[in-house]
Amino acid sequence: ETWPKGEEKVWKSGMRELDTGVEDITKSFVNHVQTSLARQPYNIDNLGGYQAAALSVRDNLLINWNETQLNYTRKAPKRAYYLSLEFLMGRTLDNALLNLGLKNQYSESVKKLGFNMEDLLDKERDAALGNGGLGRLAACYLDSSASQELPVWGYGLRYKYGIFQQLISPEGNQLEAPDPWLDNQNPWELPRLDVTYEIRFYGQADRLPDNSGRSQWTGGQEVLAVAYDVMIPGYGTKTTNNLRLWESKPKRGFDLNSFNAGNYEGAVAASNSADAITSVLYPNDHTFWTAASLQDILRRFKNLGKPITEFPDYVAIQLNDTHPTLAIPELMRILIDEEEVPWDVAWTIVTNTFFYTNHTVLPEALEKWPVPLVEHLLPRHLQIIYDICANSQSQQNLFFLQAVEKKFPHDLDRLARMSLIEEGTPKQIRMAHLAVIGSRKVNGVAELHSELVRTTILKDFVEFEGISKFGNITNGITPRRWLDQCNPELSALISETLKLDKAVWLKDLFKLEGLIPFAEDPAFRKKWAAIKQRNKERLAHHVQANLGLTVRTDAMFDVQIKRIHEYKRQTLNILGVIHRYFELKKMTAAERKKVNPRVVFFAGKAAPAYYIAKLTIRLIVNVARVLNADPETKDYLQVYFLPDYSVSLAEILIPASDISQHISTAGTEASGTSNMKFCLNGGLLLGTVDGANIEIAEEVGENNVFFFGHLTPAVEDLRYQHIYHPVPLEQKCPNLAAVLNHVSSGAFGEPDVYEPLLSTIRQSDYYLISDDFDSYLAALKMVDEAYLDKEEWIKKSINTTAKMGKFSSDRAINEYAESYWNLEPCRVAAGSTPKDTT
Ligand code: GL4
Repeated sequence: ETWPKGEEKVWKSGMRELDTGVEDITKSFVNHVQTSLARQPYNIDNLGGYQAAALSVRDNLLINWNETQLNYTRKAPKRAYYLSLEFLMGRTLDNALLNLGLKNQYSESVKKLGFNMEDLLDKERDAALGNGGLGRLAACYLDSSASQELPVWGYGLRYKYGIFQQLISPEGNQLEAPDPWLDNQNPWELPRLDVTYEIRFYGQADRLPDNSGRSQWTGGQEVLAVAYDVMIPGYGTKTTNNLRLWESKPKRGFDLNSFNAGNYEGAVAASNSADAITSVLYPNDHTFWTAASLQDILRRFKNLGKPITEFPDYVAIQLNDTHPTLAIPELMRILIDEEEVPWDVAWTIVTNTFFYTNHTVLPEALEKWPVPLVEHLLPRHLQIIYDICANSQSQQNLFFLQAVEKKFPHDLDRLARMSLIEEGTPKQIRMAHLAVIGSRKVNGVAELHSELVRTTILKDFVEFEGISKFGNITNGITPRRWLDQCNPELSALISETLKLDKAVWLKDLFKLEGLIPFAEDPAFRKKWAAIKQRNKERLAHHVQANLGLTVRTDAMFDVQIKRIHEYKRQTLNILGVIHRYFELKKMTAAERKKVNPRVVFFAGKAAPAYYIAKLTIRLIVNVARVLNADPETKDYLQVYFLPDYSVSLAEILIPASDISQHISTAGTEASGTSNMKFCLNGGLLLGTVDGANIEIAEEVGENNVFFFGHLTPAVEDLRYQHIYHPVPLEQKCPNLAAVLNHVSSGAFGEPDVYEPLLSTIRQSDYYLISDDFDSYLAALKMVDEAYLDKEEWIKKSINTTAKMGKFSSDRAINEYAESYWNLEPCRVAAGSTPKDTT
């Protein structure tokens, strides 16, 4: 079919430019009220106001998005694709305005129309398509890719429900309610009902008799993948990248109920992520969107008209943990069965295309899929996985196990350890092993973590493939959201002090070092401290408005916010609080007056099936209830559990913190990223020698952080001792024994309720609470002492922010682009107007 061409200048005369002036913005806003929303002007609430503003901003984004995509099509650069089961985007409007540079114009415009921008921003629901750090990292990387003008697309799943909403019952139990985030229409996505793929499940795979390694996969059922595009604007650039999310639609006769695609709780909460330990697996979703993404990527590559062997010159695919690993056998299937590429050539293409990031060494979080299930759901993929293990069709390469056998003859243990298939009933596929051998590079997310990956879970693979394949890229965070947006006053003070436009230092975060001399300037310190104080008041106001509780703002704000998990040790924190409480109770009123008042904030969700984590929440809530009501102590120690932790809540909590806690058992937290966010906002760090805490301390100096606890190499020995040479707790750590006895005796509600939690500590104590408790208390004491010298504390705060340059996600994404993907920026010329519109 030939498309109508028309006259170029007529087309051009109809094309919209960005609305950058207040008048144009107002016009566009009112037009959307009138037409898109079909509402009466003068008569619209804040929600409608938010929607009109969002639709108007979306128009602007689309203009840039179109230009960016057209530019990519024209220039045909190598592209990278970030495949992730989670994208924890949070809110979009404020970020889009910042990145477009239109914040002031929009504020002025909506003000003239009778609205307050803050109220409109507050109407947006979080897009919470993820659990925690891993999903938020993906969102930061998209922001940085666009800001660095890198041709990167994200691919994921369009869940109908975000992560559950957390409610807290009167007894202190976590209850889960669905998060129907799409109930109001979502202005940030663009349905692409014409971009669809058919994804096959079940059926049978028959090998062709020609010994080519090819198969024919027939029968079963097909489900339809429909694309929804989300615009990702870069900061201070026209580049607006794409996040493509897939929705599943039944084809006739397909039983979507039994398939459960797009069921977030099924797919993510029940997946083997470090945040959500459970062993129930639903690989359908994983397959569904990875297959759709790959077909989409391949189609785009084919438009270039290049030979298939050049695929890795034009495409890099990053696997965000093992969840999208099925992309490896899927690309093999397409190449071998559909493109008729010989096995060895296909394998060379695959292993030059994929990159795998590992995000945890916790054994329970390493994905394994039962062979019978994969055999039923994806018979052809299972064949390919077996062929990767040991393939008789290959002409050139020895396939995986044969090659291992050749390098390490007669080492059967090693073969069993390394195999893609774990023996047992049922047999299981080790997804991490598949991801490793199918990728060009493998990385961990902080120096210590990457070293642990190399020396523990992937040691055999390092010995087999050589160390150079196994690297590190320390995580990062976007300073746009995590400083400028969440802490606008601090951002303004930084710009004023550095005499730099924020557009400069937000893209070159090392510029913050220029703050160091100002730490010695009392007038600057005063301004710095005043901003922290106002952020504390903003948080207190939020707690008052939402929970009806009065938080005192003259206290030190001590914050621990993250998923609730035994390894993250919220229990250590709350037991420390209880210890502090009983110390206060022992004091005279006069002694108490000398104590540094402290408010301890907790927030975080527990996986719905994680009983011990839920008990931890219950303990925190009940400790809070007792302490906040105790007239003797409540002026010196308050505790709050803020329900329903989210990206938006983090944006209020983080700028308000004086100190934050990152206290995982050494060697368990791969990186952590909120540690970076707190420090960037001038909050000091109390933590263990773990994950990215270590690199933060390297940057800011050990005198500016509070470290405690055993180091990683000691952990295994200590666990061994717990089992084989147990020492009674009363003897080993009397402080902790006393605290546990208080809990057992009913100081915080019914005595029996907490026994299962307490016994994890009294018995095997896998996460070493008893080993680290005294050193934790000592660190808390050091924090108290340091806080007494306010001026010194503010200096530490300034110096901490000043040294956070390394932790910008711009740095991290550039490392991926340069060292792994071999990707270069692809600029859209400012003000350029595309010539053709096809
Ligand atoms: C995690 C790690 O637990 C966390 O330390 C890390 O910062 C994050 C991003 O790399 O990845 N791994 C999993 S699984 N969930 C996470 O949040």
